[in-house]
Amino acid sequence: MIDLYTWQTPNGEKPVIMLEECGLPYELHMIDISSGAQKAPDFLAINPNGKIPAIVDRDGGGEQRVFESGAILLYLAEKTGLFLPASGPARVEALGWTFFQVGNTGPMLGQWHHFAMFADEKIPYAIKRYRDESLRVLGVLDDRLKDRDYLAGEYSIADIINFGWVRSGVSGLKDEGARDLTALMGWIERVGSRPAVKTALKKLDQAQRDAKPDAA
Ligand SMILES: N[C@@H](CCC(=O)N[C@@H](CS)C(=O)NCC(=O)O)C(=O)O
Repeated sequence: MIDLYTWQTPNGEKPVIMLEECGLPYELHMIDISSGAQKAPDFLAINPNGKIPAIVDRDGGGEQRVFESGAILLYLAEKTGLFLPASGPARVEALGWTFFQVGNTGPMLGQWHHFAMFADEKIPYAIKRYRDESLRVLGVLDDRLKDRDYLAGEYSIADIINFGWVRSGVSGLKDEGARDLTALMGWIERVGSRPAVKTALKKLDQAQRDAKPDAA
């Protein structure tokens, strides 16, 4: 059984989708990041960086902790042999688009979100910088998807890891140019209509409501 520690955010969705896609049994543990539960000692023992998501794989009597969403998806892909080619150019391409998310999609959209929506002090330079960079990153993905259904050919961890931030970014930036990214819109629709993705998002939403009924 795999214990998954998460919350309803674009990063928190990724392992839920992957576990559903792989058909692996797991238990959801909600870590309320709005109340600081991610900095509690018991969670820091699982992720020293104090951020969701993280997993502990107890299969086979062991206790393997994995933190960082990219590492979690890679670990689960290697555990199951699913959603990442075992070798060759297709694997290299899938890893490229996976790490593109780790270094670009997540950080840029995350910072845009922070400065534009959450920061008490509105800093025009920071908002513009991260908005422009977010739109540029979304444009790179849109170009890539103009002549293919999925980022690395076959549906893979590259699609799973990019999905949450792209969906949230395209929605937040729709009036600032993201509406024109039609290949990306089609991909969001394609990935979002997969049964495992729908199930994952539904389960996470229910778990979030159960954990924080007042915010629902
Ligand atoms: N690079 C990390 C990012 C994780 C991350 O930023 N998680 C956020 C939620 S989306 C979090 O836990 N924030 C709470 C905090 O920073 O204290 C990953 O991909 O796992």
